[in-house]
Order: sequence, then C-alpha cells, then structure tokens
Amino acid sequence: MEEKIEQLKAQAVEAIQKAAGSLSELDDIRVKFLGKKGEFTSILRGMGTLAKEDRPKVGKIVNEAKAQIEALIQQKNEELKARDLEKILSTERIDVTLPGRTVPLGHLHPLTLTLERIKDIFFRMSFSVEEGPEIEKDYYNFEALNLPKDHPARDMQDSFYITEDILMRSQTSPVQARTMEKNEPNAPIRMIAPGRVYRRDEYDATHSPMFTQVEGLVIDEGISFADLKGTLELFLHQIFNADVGVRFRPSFFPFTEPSAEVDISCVMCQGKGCRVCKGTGWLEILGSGMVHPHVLEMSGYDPQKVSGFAFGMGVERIAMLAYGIDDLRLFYDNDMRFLQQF
Ligand code: 2NL
Repeated sequence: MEEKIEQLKAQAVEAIQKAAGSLSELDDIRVKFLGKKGEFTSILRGMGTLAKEDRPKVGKIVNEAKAQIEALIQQKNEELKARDLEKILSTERIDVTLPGRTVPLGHLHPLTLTLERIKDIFFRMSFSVEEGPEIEKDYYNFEALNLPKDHPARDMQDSFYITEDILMRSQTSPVQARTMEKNEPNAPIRMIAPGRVYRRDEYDATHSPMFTQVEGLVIDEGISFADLKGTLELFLHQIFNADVGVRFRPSFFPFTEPSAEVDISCVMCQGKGCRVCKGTGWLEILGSGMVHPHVLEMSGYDPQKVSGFAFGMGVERIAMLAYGIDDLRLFYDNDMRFLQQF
C-alpha cells in the first residue's frame, strides 16, 4: 500500500513538472489525482478494507502526499501564471509615445452653413425659429394662405399628394399658419420657418423637386412696409455685403398684398451685367409682402388691430450666390471633392 502511494505521488510530481503547456493542463492533473473521483480520494475511500491498525498510518501518508502535491500544483500554477503574464507584457507592449489615431472629422454641409448664417442674422433681430411637419395638410399648405382649392397659383407648385388632403408641403408657410393659429388672437409674432419643401419640378442646374426654404413672418400693431424694407435690407447687407444694391419690385403673391420681389445687385459682376444675371445686373433673391387680411383672419388675427409682413427665400439660391456655385445639383450629389471645399 505504501509503495502504491509512493508511486502515485511520483507520477503526480512528474506530471506536474511536465505540465508546461497551460493552466488548464495543470487543472486536469489536479482533478486526476486530488479530485473527488481522483486517485488519492479512491485510496482514502478504500481504507475500510485495510487492517484497523494500519488505517491511521496509511491515512497520514496519503494526506501528506496530497498536501505535497497540492503545494507543487500551487507552485507550478504561479510559475505558469507568471510566464503567461511575461508573454503578454512582452508581446502586447504599448508604446505610449506613439501619436494617437486621428478621428476623421466631418464638417457642415454648405447648405447647413448657409442656413446657420441666415438663422443667426434673424436671431440677432429677435426672431424665433419655428419648425413644422414636411407632410402637411392641404389646409395649412394652401387653404389657410388664401389659396382655395381651385386657385390657379396652386398649379405653379403642384406638389406630391399623399391623399386628397395631405401632401408634401410646397412651402414653409404652413408653419406660420400653425403658429398664428395656436397663438392668442393678435399676439405679436417675429419668426422664421426654415425647412425642406417639395414641388413638382424638373431636376436641373437651377431646379429640384426638393429644396430648402426660409420664410419669415412679423405681426404686431402698426407694422408697415417700411419695416419690411428695413428688415430685409438689413438681412441682405449682412448675408451678402454691406454695399450690395437692394431693390424692391411690385409683384403678386396670393398671401400678401401688396407684394414685392426683392433683388440684389449681381454678386458676380457687381451689377455690370453677366451670364448669371442675364445681363440685367440684378438677381432675384426674395419674395415678400404685407400679409393679406384674409390670411390674418383665417388664423384668428384681426386685420383691424394688427398688420404684418412676410417673406420667403430659397437657401440653395443664397448659398449658390454666396459661394459662387453654378449647379444646384452639387448640394445633393455627396461628391466629397465638392463638399470638402467648405
Ligand atoms: C418665396 C416665397 C413669399 C410669403 C412668401 C407668407 C407666409 C404667410 C403669410 C404671408 Cl403665413 N406670406 N410667405 C410671402 C411673400 C412671399 O415668397 O419663396 N419666394 C421666393
């Protein structure tokens, strides 16, 4: 019996010494010799078959052998762990002096930049920025703006209908109509409404079925055409140049009366006449006018008590003139060679 134990111990010691591979190999050895169903455990279990006087002696030897093996395993375990750590430290060494990986930084789209500039100018004149849905009710897009169902001006922006009464908005003015409607009657308004609008249009260098518009609305007691002129002139002098020429021409819009188209002197030729301004020296840049009494009434405002002016512009057009871009489609093409210039 004692011999058998010695033998087992020798086997275990050899196995432990050879276990150079991995911690799991070492663990297998522990299970084989010391585990619940291991060699030494089965000897202890079989003690019943020994002569009574031999039992304490054998038990002692077994337990001593087990303790020695356990100590050896523990020692080997630490060796292997140290070796693994050494390996990790030498192969996965980090050179903290290496420069970091640069994160490719994007930048804002030229349309976003232009819109930010427009918003900033109006923000400094105390305008609020209001937004509304791109999928809009016919009522807010047309009806509330003095364009009843059979109005011929609807043709010009005949849009993408979703149902009889719902369409992709063709202008941002429904946002103004909604704002007036939700306000207390006659409450003063000084707002701009930027956003995407949709029209049935060709896609070429100057047209797109989707573009970005900014409309503005000011309502208060005693607002006059002089306020309209002053506000828009101030805006145009800031977005373009303090010495850009500004002129107002009579025009027609269904939602304003009187209405005016606003031109600036051509930024390409300084008004001398060129291809961009078609030889006229002027560029059409804004639509504007005094809010039609019907429009005020329809959204709960009293044209006897308050008056207002409104205006609208295409952000693409402003961006094209501000940056000297000659093709609208460049804004939507996602060509990095174009976009990276801003
Ligand atoms: C444009 C559009 C204009 C308006 C837009 C407007 C809105 C309300 C009431 C009255 Cl709620 N008017 N918007 C007014 C005049 C012109 O122009 O994009 N023109 C280039």
